Formats: sequence, structure tokens, C-alpha cells
Amino acid sequence: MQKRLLSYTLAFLFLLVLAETTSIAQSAKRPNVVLIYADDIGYGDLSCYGTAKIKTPNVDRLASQGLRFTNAYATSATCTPSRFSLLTGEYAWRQKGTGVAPGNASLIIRPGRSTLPGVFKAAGYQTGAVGKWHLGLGGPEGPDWNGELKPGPIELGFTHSYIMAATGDRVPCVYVENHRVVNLDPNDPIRVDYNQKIGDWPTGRENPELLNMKHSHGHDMTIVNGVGRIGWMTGGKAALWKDEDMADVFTGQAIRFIEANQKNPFFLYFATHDIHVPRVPPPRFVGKSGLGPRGDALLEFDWEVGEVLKTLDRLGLTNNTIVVLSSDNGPVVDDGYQDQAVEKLGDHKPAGPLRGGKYSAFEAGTRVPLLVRWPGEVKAGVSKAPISQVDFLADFAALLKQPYNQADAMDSENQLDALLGRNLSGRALIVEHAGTWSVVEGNWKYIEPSNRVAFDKNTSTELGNDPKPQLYNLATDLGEKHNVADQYPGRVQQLKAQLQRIREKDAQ
Ligand code: NG6
Ligand code: CA
Repeated sequence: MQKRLLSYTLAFLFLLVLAETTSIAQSAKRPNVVLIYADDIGYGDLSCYGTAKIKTPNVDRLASQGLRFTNAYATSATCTPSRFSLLTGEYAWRQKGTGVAPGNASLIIRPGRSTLPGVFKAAGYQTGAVGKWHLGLGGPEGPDWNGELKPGPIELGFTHSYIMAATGDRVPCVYVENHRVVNLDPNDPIRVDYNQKIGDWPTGRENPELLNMKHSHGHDMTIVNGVGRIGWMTGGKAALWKDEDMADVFTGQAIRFIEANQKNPFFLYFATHDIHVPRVPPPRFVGKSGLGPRGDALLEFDWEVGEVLKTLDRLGLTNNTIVVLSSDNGPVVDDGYQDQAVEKLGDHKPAGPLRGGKYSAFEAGTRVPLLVRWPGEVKAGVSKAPISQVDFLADFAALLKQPYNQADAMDSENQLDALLGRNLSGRALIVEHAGTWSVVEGNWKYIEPSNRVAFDKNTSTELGNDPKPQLYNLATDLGEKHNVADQYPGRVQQLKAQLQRIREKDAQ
């Protein structure tokens, strides 16, 4: 009898140990994460989202092997605030100075706060930022281009960074690796100004005959590589990037980061320059889309995605790597250069069935493509779950069982199950910001009254602003053509109150 009890006890203990080690093994499962964050790619720009006018086979491969979301959102209709929210878990509009940042802005994210890369780093990951930054560099005095550029990505939790400071159309046109401008000759210091001309380099305003690509609006300041930019710069000749090479350079850096960390768990934030202006792809993509440089830049983006996927395959990392692909805001055709994007657009609809585009309060401003692939864990398919990029911080913290400061990431909700396709409910409320606020709850979209201009002539964008409240039923009117606010005053009041409550959250 006693013997039997002993063997039962031993068997029980054995099971207990087994259970314990399995749970350790499970909790130690730390997939790599590659977040490919495109610039200005619209809801209708990828063939897996329905366009027949452009072919993006590599992105489509990702979509067919993973989950494709139809209700995923960036938090804002421009770059800087969307990236701020993605990396901090807080709506950018809660903090002043989070609009489109000039190229000489100070870092707008406070070091020490919880961040998306910081969550991965604390969990023992190597964390890389490659590509577009556009969140400022340096302390209150601004970036020291000729010295140490900090604080920046490294101080926010990235263990390695290879970035451009702002955008392709803003000076200075140089790469920054960790704290230094790449290839800077100390005898040729960089100087940058956003208020007045500095140095004697030609500008688009004074010497338009020197431009290879003319501007349509703005972009008439310092000419670099035959392209007029926003802002003035001089110096740093040896460090200047070549626009045609940018995709190769960033993709090469992304691959190098993956290779270097193939034995560590890693998080790679690969923020491509494509398809932002100026659209200057290398000769191998020129003319290949038939849609002009904007379409060619889409093909280039697809190539970048393919290179990353190939690298994961080659290193045997595909099954243990979550690949997320999304965009920072909606599409724009003419964003300031005469690059044939308008003339060659043809029937292609960058926003698909949505109204508006980049800068707009209508859906195309913030509803963006989102793909998530994790072989064996995420079932391939399509999800209608409402997702906001502001939740990525809480999602990945939950996946890694990593604590973070919830007061910092105050808008980030754990929606990991929705992101991995385990439920279809997702977020109850989506907040969109384009200067004007909107909120989406279920099928209803409310756009708050706004006296801002309704149409941007420069970019030909319907901005979605109206002095009257707007309410749309997205189930029957995805294109936001019929404002039904007058028919549903109760719904308007309720959504208005929801928005107010969210806005006042930090005041509580
Ligand atoms: C605008 C620029 C536009 C683009 C945008 C930022 C002009 C006239 N327009 O001010 O070209 O750079 O800022 O785009 O200068 S974003 O995707 O980085 O938010
Ligand atoms: Ca953008």
C-alpha cells in the first residue's frame, strides 16, 4: 500500500516537473519580430489588397502565409505622430510638438519612458532601427550633426540604429549610424537651417535649372543630387546619400542586422523610405510599373520585403520570426514633386475603396494595410478585427510577459489575441487624428466638427473637415459619402462623448 502511494507520489512529482519544464520552455519561446513599416503606402496600393494595377508578389506571399487585416489603423494621417504612437503606446496628440517634424528637430520622445524597443530590450532582445526615423535627434539644443547625435534611437531602447534623421525630402541628406553621421569628413562640417538659407549651395528657388526633378509645391530649398529639399544645408559632401541607392543601403543594413543576430532573439524596426517623396528608385525599377516613379517605388518596396523574407528563409529563421508589415499613413499622389505620379496614375486607386488620403480625416488617412505572419502560430486568412498600431507595445509586452510603465504607454491596450488572429473582436474604439479627431466604433465613424480647410489643393486631398459633425455607417458606406449625423443624433452624442472621455484621460 505504502509502496503504491510512493509510486503515485513519484509519478505526480514527475508530472509536476514535466509541467514546470514545459511551461518554462513555453515562456522561453521568444520569437524574433521584424516590423516592416512603410511610408505613405495606401490601403489600395498592394495587390493583396485588391489592386490589379500593380504587382507586389513578395508582399502577397507574406499575406497568403499570414493574416491580412482589413480594419487596421495608424494613429495619425502623417508620419511623425504615427511613429510616435507606434513606439510609445501613447497618442501623439497628447504631447505638444508631435506634428510633422523638421529635419533639425530635437528628439520628441522622452528617454526613460517605456517604448516598444525598450520592451524587447528588457526581455533580452537585440533591437535594431533601420530606415526612416523622423522623431528628432538630440536634446533641447537640437542635433549636433558634427558630434554625438544623442539622445536618439539608442537612448529609447534600440541597441543598434542606421537611419535617416527625418525624411528623404528634408535636409540633412545623410545617414546616421548609432550616434554619428556616416562618412562625415570633420573638415567639412554639416550645417543645417530651417529658417533661412545657410551656406552657398544652390537652391530650387534660385536655380531651378539645376533640378533633375522639379517641385510642384514646397521643396525649393537646398538642392541635393538634383532634388530640391525642405530646409537648407551645407557641408558634409562625403556623407551625402545617393537617392537611387537608399533602398539598397537600408535593405542591406536590415539584412546585416538579421544576420548578426541570427542566434539572438531580435526585434527589427525596418522603416522603409518607400514610397515617400522624392521617389527616385535605381534604374532596375525605373519604368517597370507603368505608373511612374510612385509605382516604381512600390515595386522597390516589394523587393525590400522579398529580401527580408529571403534572408529569414536562408538563415532558417522563418518559423520563429513574426513578420508584421504596415504603413504610417495613407497614400498621396502629388506630395510636392512633378514626378509623373499624377499623369501616370491611370485607373490605379491608391486608397482602394476609401475616401481621402494622407493628411485626411476620412478613412484613407489612417486605415492602412497590416499583415502578420508567424508560421505555425498565426493561421493564414483575413481578419476584420479593428487594430491600432498604438497597441503594439502592449501586445508584444504581453507576448514576452514583459512589464512596462502603463502610465507612459497609456493608450496601448493588449490586443495580442486579435493581432495573432485568436479573436476577431479587437479594439472597441479606434481613434484617428488628422488635425481633426475621428472615432470608429463598430460600423460607425464620427468625425468631429472642424473649421479647417476641407480640400488641400496642393495634394488634391479631401481632408474630411466640415464645420458640421459627420457620421458614417462604414458597413454600408465605406467610402464616407453619406453623412447621416442628422438621422442619428444619439449616436453622434455618444461617439462625441467617447472621444471626449479618451481625450481627457490624461487629465484624470
Ligand atoms: C509635408 C511635405 C510633404 C511631406 C510631408 C511629411 C511640403 C510642401 N510638403 O510638409 O512633401 O514631406 O510633409 O510626410 O513641404 S510624412 O509622411 O513624413 O509625414
Ligand atoms: Ca508617411
